[in-house]
Amino acid sequence: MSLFDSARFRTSAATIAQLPGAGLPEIAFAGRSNAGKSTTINVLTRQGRLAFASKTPGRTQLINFFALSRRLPQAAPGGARREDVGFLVDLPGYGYARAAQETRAGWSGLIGGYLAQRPSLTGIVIVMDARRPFMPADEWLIDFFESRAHVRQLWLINKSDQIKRAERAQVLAQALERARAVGPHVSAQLFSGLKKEGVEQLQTTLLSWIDPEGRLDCAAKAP
Ligand SMILES: Nc1nc2c(ncn2[C@@H]2O[C@H](COP(=O)(O)OP(=O)(O)OP(=O)(O)O)[C@@H](O)[C@H]2O)c(=O)[nH]1
Ligand SMILES: [Mg+2]
Repeated sequence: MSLFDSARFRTSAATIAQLPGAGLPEIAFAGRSNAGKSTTINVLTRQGRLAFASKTPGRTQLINFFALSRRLPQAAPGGARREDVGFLVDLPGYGYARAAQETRAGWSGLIGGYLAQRPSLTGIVIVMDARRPFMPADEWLIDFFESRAHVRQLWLINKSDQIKRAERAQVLAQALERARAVGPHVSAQLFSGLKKEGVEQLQTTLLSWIDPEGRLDCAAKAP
């Protein structure tokens, strides 16, 4: 049982004005449409259908918040047995070519607005397809956060099942070298939501973002 198993859908936002109040740490999943953001959240949380994943690019059109919670040692006044400790945030994909121009502009405003303004954004997972990582829109995001070192970055090279072993090693080595050059707030790893590879590494990284002192994971466990 990990903290991520506790994830529960909390709310959706279609506009910046609809975003819930900021507070607890948030980890956002960003990336091109169809890169596998929603699937990654489902695998991470071991809940097959928590986030909407689909073959149709552009499936996620809202910003979806999933609350992570821990079990309280004793019920709080009012009877609550759990308390929220952070959020996973599933973002709509960028670069979804089939969306109407107007809708696309709205999405980039929504995604861009969220990423630029959210004070509680602790880290972003940039989900990329291993067959075509570091596309221009990914580069834009990486550049955007380069000077914002308080926001951690994980470059998740997803769908690693789709490339050969030698290529995997090469793509990872290049990404790691680049990440090191950007700074200690950036890391990279291979991942396959389909084969469930790289899940533990992902959990470890994200837990260290939300809970650098290592207090929460045990607390999330059922007694
Ligand atoms: N082969 C392979 N396919 C994957 C993997 N992860 C996701 N997919 C597939 O990729 C497609 C898109 O997955 P989603 O998780 O919906 O992608 P998304 O990034 O959330 O897409 P949008 O919400 O449209 O931005 C689905 O058909 C998934 O089954 C993976 O690791 N390997
Ligand atoms: Mg999605």
